[in-house]
Amino acid sequence: MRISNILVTRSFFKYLICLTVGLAWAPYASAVTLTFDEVISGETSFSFDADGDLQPDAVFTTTDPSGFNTVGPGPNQLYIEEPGLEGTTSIVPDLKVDFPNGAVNSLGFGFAVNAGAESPNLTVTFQIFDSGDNLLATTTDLAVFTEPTPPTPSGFPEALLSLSFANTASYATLDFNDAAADRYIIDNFTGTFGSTEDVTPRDGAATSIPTMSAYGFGLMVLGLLLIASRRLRISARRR
Ligand SMILES: [Ca+2]
Ligand SMILES: [Ca+2]
Ligand SMILES: [Ca+2]
Repeated sequence: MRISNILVTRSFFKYLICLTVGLAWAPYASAVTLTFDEVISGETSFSFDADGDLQPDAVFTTTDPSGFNTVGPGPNQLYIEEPGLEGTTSIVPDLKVDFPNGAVNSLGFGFAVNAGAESPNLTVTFQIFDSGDNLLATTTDLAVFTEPTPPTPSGFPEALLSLSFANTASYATLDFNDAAADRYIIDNFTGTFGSTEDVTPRDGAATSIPTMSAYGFGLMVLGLLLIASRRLRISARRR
């Protein structure tokens, strides 16, 4: 059987139509995660690419002239898998993260602090802002000892933070309380802020709905052309 004949078989067209409809209306990825694998020791600002398209998705900045470190509490943690983003707790805020593509829905990350005992002061305040510096959401979360391998406690107190918000975020700040811990580390920073994602909220709601991609549109056109080609061949044979 020639390739041209294979292309016009009924099963091929059924498969093509299903593939076209599925891909054309598939939603963009719903979230990306930064794992902080880059070596950035000493840097005071760094653009991270979370979805591998070489376009920056989140720019982390500190005013600490010593910059960031990438290692901290070691492997015995639930929410930190070194390398992470490590720094001082002595600044207000300690860390700013800008989203060049905007961010929607929610943001989250794991964090640990350098403390040998639990304390109500082992907190981070996470605040999310829009491009007009309006506060969209805020939370203060407490780090405690976890049990990555029970009954042995984690090396340092830690927690997993998640914060939902409406509209489009432009940046966020992290301020760790320095009363009981001098250093922090964060890891697995997750949200809808990647350059390959659709980060446009609909009707002011923090939701992501399916949108036709350029790839999907191209497949749909190709499918329609092949269907038209097949019908022309069939009608030509009947004459
Ligand atoms: Ca990591
Ligand atoms: Ca990217
Ligand atoms: Ca601080």
